[in-house]
Amino acid sequence: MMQEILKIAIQKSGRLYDDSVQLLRECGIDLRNVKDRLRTVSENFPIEVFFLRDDDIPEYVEDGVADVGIVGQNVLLEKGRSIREVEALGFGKCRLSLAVPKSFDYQNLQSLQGKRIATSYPKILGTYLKKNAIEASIHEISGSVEIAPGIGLADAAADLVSSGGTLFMNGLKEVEVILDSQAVLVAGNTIGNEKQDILNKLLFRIRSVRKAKKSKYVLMNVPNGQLQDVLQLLPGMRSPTVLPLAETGWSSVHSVLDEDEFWIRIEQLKAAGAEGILVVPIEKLIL
Ligand code: PRT
Ligand code: ZN
Repeated sequence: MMQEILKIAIQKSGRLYDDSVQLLRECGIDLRNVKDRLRTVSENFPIEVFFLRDDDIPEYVEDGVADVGIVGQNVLLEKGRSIREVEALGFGKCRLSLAVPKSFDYQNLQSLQGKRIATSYPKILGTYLKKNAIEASIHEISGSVEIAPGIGLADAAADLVSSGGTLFMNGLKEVEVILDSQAVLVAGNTIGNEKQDILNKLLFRIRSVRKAKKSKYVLMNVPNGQLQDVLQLLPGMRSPTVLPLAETGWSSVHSVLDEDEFWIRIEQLKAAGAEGILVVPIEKLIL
């Protein structure tokens, strides 16, 4: 029997391309010849990668041409109908925001009542306006939304923002966040058992890689008298590892720290008597 292969659609070029390819590689998936290709098959994992425009990915997954895909939540919500988010991937972060010219006397959403809003996200914007009982006319344009207010095409714009630099350069101010977005793995609603098995393996790897990125391995020397104070500060996987040092009265303590609380913990560890703290990146974390 022919082995099943999971078909994944990722962006051909653009903001999500590098991180998507890197994520697959960090999952141990061998991808050669990715430059200027439409598709490529991995040599060591049953996966075939399709390189597409991000806007087209939801449709390809819906139609079953691809089984899964990587797109921004903004694209999923705007274009995806019968597909679902399987896993948030932590990159491609941005927000879909409403922006108005700096001179616009914006009080709250009511200020947009009866106004014209330019956007490439008519569906998401429409839902948002409806939910907030704002009647405004939506002008769909496919690009350079941020120039629409300046040239008199609209009174406001709803566009993706990351640093805010583009809005600023176009004389706009961000007034409401409609959606916080990041890249996600999407899948069709029906996926065969064998493909689901491959997807589960891929998900397991993705989660291990992402967990590892959020964690650091730390080693430190602690005088035995202070060991209890130090151990109290450490979560570890089961419990921290404690090894005797050659020098009597001292121990070496190993543990895993979460990135979110990393610096606070390090400060507490130092204060509790830990010395020579060594921090090492973790490549994979299998729980
Ligand atoms: O060719 P293709 O259709 O595949 O690509 P594209 O041009 O449609 O998309 P691309 O590569 O620009 O973005 C792909 C995805 O990246 C988006 O769908 C979002 O999910 C995500 N993303 C993250 C962003 C941004 N950050 C972002 N800043 N997408 C677009 N922008 C734009 C923003 O609209 C603004 O015009 O970048 C500009 C700069 O933003 P500032 O605020 O940093 O100045
Ligand atoms: Zn696009």
